[in-house]
Parts: sequence; structure tokens; C-alpha cells
Amino acid sequence: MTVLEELRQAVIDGQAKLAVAKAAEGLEKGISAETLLQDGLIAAMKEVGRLFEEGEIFVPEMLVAARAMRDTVALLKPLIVDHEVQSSGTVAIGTVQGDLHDIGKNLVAMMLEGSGFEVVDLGTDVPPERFVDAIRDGADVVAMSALLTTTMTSMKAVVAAISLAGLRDRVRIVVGGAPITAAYAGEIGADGYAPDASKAVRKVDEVVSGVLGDRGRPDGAV
Ligand code: B1M
Repeated sequence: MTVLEELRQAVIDGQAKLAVAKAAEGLEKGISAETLLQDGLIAAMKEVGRLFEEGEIFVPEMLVAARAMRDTVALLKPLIVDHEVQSSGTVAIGTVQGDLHDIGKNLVAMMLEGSGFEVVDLGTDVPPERFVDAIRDGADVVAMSALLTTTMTSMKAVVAAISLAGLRDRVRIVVGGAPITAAYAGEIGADGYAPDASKAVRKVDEVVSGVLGDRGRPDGAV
């Protein structure tokens, strides 16, 4: 097996220490942190999702795999931030109400931080009013993540709560997560959608600097 295959297997098996060791070995062998993240960790979580869907593993196995991924991301974190994008502003990020998935959200937060944004991490299962409070506390961008088809509808509730509070003109809203699409972002009145963490940084950068900042014109929905 290659180091990448061993890394993937360690994450799938929920062996955190082994996963960290394999990532370190990969780095030593000259594999980039981005490759270890994409082709190792994220690929492993996709496989975990497949195994869960097919009834071969259950929630506890998903949980230990998630922990193995988190520990390994901590090792790679200093190496995978995008230093190219120069930007500024405060982003309040959270996984929407009812949803406990935080790995993707954490990756987005990490890359935003590495790109010069101030990040306020609201955590998981975040109710609409906490996003509203974060804007009152000075957030320029609200970034929402959802992994479940049953919770993605909470994004609409957040946009509505922001409008109801009279704050819609003060903030840009960017959304993402496995079930989210650009069309859905447009439907709920968000300013942008990104399919992955590095594109989320670019999207936040764009909406903050006004490149795509017109209200109601998320990319793909124009
Ligand atoms: Co859950 N889970 N889970 N889970 N889980 C999924 C999402 C699922 C697809 C698995 C499956 O059936 N194949 C399925 C959802 C089905 C659906 O809704 N259609 C599912 C289910 C059903 C559930 C439960 C309901 C299971 C149960 O209890 N019966 C339950 C729900 C709990 C809850 O939230 N209320 C549950 C629980 C869990 C665990 C807690 C065990 C664990 C999460 C641990 C944690 O996050 N701390 C877990 C895991 C690990 C998964 C899978 C296997 C992996 C998710 C992950 O971390 N992926 C997942 C299967 C899958 O995704 N294939 C699955 C890696 C991560 C890097 O990717 O989060 O997609 P992702 O983030 C990506 C992009 O989406 C994007 O950037 C990242 C990549 O760079 N992105 C953004 C994310 N947020 C963004 C925001 C942006 C922009 C981009 O802008 C703001």
C-alpha cells in the first residue's frame, strides 16, 4: 500500500495515531499537505459515508473516523492555509441548527483564518438568532455549513432572521456543505456558494470586496 492508501485506511478505521503518523510520513516523503488532505483525509471520509450508507458501518465508526481526521488536520493545518489571498473582514461561521457535522466547517474556518480573515466560530447546531447576534457584534460575512438534507433548510431561516432584524444590507451570506448547490444559494437569497474550503475563501473574498457583491446574485444563479 502507498502512504496515501495507508492514511485513508487509518482514517476509515478510526485509528487517529496511525493516521497522524501516516500523514507525517507522507510529508517526509514529499507529498503535499493539500494532497494528503484531498486524496487522503477527504477521500477517506467519502468512503466512510459510502460504508455508512450501505450499512457496513454505523454512527460510532463514523465518529472515530471523524476524530482521526480532526487530529490529522491539526498536523496539516499550518501547511494548508492559502497565503495567496490578501483580504480582511470578520466572518461568523457555523453549522446550522440541528446539524452536528463540523469537519467541513472547521476546514473552511481554518482556511479563512489563514487568509487574513477574523473568524468567529459559532460551532455546530447554531440557531438563527446566534448568526443575527454575530452580525450585531460586527461580522461582515455570515458563513453557513450544512451536511444534512434535513438541516439545509435552516439556512433559509437564518437569511429570513437576518432580514427580519433589518441587518440584510450590512452582511454578505455565503453557504456550503455537501447537499448545497449554487441554485439553492440563489433560492434562499444568499450572496454566494462554494463547493469546498479553498473556493469558500475565494468566494468570501469576492463578496467582501464587492466583485460579486450585488444582493441576490449568487454565482451560478445569475
Ligand atoms: Co453524518 N451523515 N450523520 N456524521 N456523516 C453524512 C453527511 C451522510 C451523507 C452519510 C451517508 O448517509 N452517506 C448522511 C446525510 C444524508 C443526507 O442528509 N442526505 C449523514 C447522516 C444521515 C447522519 C446522521 C443522521 C446519522 C444518524 O444518526 N443516523 C447523524 C446526524 C447528526 C446531526 O448532525 N444531527 C450523523 C452523524 C455523524 C457523526 C456525528 C457520526 C459524524 C460527524 C462528526 C463531525 O463532523 N464532528 C458524521 C460523519 C463523519 C459523516 C460523513 C461520513 C463525513 C462528513 C465529513 O466530515 N466529510 C458524511 C458522509 C459524506 O460526507 N460523504 C455523513 C468530510 C468534510 C471535509 O466534508 O463536511 O462535506 P464536508 O465539507 C466539504 C464541503 O461540503 C465544503 O467544504 C468541505 C471540503 O473542503 N463545505 C463548505 C462544507 N461546509 C461549507 C461551507 C461553505 C463552503 C463550503 O461556506 C460557508
